[in-house]
Amino acid sequence: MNVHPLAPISDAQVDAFWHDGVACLRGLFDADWIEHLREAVEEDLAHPGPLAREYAKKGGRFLGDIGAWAVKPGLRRYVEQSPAAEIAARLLKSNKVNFLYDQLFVKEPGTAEATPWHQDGPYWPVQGNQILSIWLTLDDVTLESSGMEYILGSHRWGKEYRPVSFAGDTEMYKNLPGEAVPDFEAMRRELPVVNWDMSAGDCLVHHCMTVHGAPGNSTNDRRRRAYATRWTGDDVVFAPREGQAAITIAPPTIRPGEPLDSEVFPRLWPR
Ligand SMILES: O=C(O)CCC(=O)C(=O)O
Repeated sequence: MNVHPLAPISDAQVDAFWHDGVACLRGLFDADWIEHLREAVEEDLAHPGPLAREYAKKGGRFLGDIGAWAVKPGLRRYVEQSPAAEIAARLLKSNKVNFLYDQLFVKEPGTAEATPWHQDGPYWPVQGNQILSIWLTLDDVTLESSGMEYILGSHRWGKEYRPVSFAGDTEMYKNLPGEAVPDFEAMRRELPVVNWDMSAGDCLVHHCMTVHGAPGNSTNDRRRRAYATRWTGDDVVFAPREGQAAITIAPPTIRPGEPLDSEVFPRLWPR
């Protein structure tokens, strides 16, 4: 399995990430990583971790498993040994990166539930600008099978939207600050919404304040398995807020205002 990205990440791709808030990077992981993660995902689907949630109410399956890397050796191997940490450091223009947490998103065929429009940052107990996710797809994906959609440049709007529950629980985050997420679905024609047809092994890298969502998986035969890992850079400190949901199985051991370096949020770059 490759340790470094299979292709160099150009300055233009780094600039596009910072300008648009998202970049689609293709062919950085070899086929062995994809096969390795597919096996780890099947294991997780059969035995989800302690913070896993099921979001589908009307058929299909939409599993979100949070922080499972800490208890699943197959996921941990990807976190610690794949090119992901190096990709994050390059995109974040950061000397070091810490691993924040992981989230597995499996949306099986025939799952009507959309992923609601949201920003990631307001869910997380961190403050800083060098924060991104690497959403790696383990299946070929199109909009029809729940490809991700992004609003270009929305990370630069200076807006912070209150988290929304993927399960539709309107009470869950009501005490967190931020504006209610506008009805972007109704406004989408006026907004620079983008998505990409992707092949298994391609990844989307998005900034933590970029607004994104996804439709349901309306196909009847195409799985949509994605593994998102969240990474932070030099300028990030711990900043928990009352009312946020846990992102790690073990509680953080650091105090507000401190850098993340700790067993719960390991520094994984430089290696
Ligand atoms: O895969 C999905 O449906 C949601 C992904 C997402 O929102 C994220 O990775 O931040």
